[in-house]
Amino acid sequence: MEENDPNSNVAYLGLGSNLGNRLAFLRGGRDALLARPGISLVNASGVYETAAIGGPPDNPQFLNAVLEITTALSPRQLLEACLVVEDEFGRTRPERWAPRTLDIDILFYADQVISEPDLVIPHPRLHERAFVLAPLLEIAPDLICPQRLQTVAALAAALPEVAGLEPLRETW
Ligand code: GSY
Repeated sequence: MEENDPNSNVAYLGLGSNLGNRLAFLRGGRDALLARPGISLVNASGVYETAAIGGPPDNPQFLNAVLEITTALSPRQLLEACLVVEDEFGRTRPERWAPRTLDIDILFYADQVISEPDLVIPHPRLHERAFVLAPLLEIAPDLICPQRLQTVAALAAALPEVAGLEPLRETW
């Protein structure tokens, strides 16, 4: 797909893993997404390690990263692609806070605001999650959230934990 293709939209995906070989799952998830038709990589953040939000105190730490993509898929087709890739990497859904091999969330899709039972864009909790805002800040500080009408930099500045997060030195 050409970058100036009128059917191409910019979207941001959040990837996370807190089970097994977490970095391998992030890499595998990224590569599997990019191998699918209609998804091209624009940019990738570094990888951030943070405590799990939610679940029991011994929930393993997460690795998280954000991908900027262009896509010819609709938001729903993109959601389906994310679910297929999660399943490919052995994702199970036993309970809400259970550790997971691979989690892929659509954070933004162009400037669309969607509120359907199984598809909410922008991601409804991204403004309160340092593990999303820190990698987003790295690659898209000027991106404006179409719902809150604030830049990623402004959302990140409002969440003090973001400033304390640094990407791992490891490339992925
Ligand atoms: O919603 C994503 C899954 N998730 C995460 C995550 O990706 N990172 C961190 N640090 N905590 C989390 N809790 C959940 S649920």
